Amino acid sequence: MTITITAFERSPDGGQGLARDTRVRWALEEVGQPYEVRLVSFKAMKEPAHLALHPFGQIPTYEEGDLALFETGSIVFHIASRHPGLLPLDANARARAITWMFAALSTIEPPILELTNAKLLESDQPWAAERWPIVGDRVRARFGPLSVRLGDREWLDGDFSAGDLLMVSVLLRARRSGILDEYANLAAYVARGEARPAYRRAFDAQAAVARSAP
Ligand code: GTB
Repeated sequence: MTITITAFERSPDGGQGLARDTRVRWALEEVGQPYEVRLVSFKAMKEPAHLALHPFGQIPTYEEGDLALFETGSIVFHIASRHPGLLPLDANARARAITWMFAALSTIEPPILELTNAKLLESDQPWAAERWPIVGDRVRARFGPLSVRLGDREWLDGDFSAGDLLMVSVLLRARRSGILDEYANLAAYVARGEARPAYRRAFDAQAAVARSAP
């Protein structure tokens, strides 16, 4: 059955791979599933046809036969559940990998989003410069314990899993701030994720969209 995902017609990051379709592309590449991409404009995202797929008018979405999903975490979990390669077979190891998926999205990503918003959306506010160190420290408060837990492991818990896929994707969003590089093992972990052939294919595919954008 054909899998179709949606992505920005013109990503605001110009192809740096930070939009969330990259996470879904990466998961599909890891499990070797072919997929098609429907590019959507910001206008089309808020129109009824897309809102029927995504109630909040965002990307990515995922369609496969009569199944339509939104929310990147749910999409990656669906892919990892249906195809071998992203979740361990052992029930306890699988539960721990899923825990890391949640940790990436609900514990690590929120302060990174706060930092991104402070830098990108609030930089013209008179209080912006005072706020940056505060939100930066909130990111560090999560990166410190994550760095300790990762230690010198290659991946968070055994083999590479969907937990690592989401964690690396989330951490990537902090690189521009410089904070990721304060934690050498986290920076090396992200680099290992980026070096995976499946990530490279996903990255290149989304970058090609940016290059050919009208
Ligand atoms: N919780 C949802 C999920 O995980 O799928 C969040 C989806 C989401 O935020 N989608 C964004 C979107 O559609 C694109 S990924 N935004 C348009 C809108 O809301 O109208 C977030 C994103 C956007 C841009 C960059 N960038 O330019 O660097 C990075 C990430």
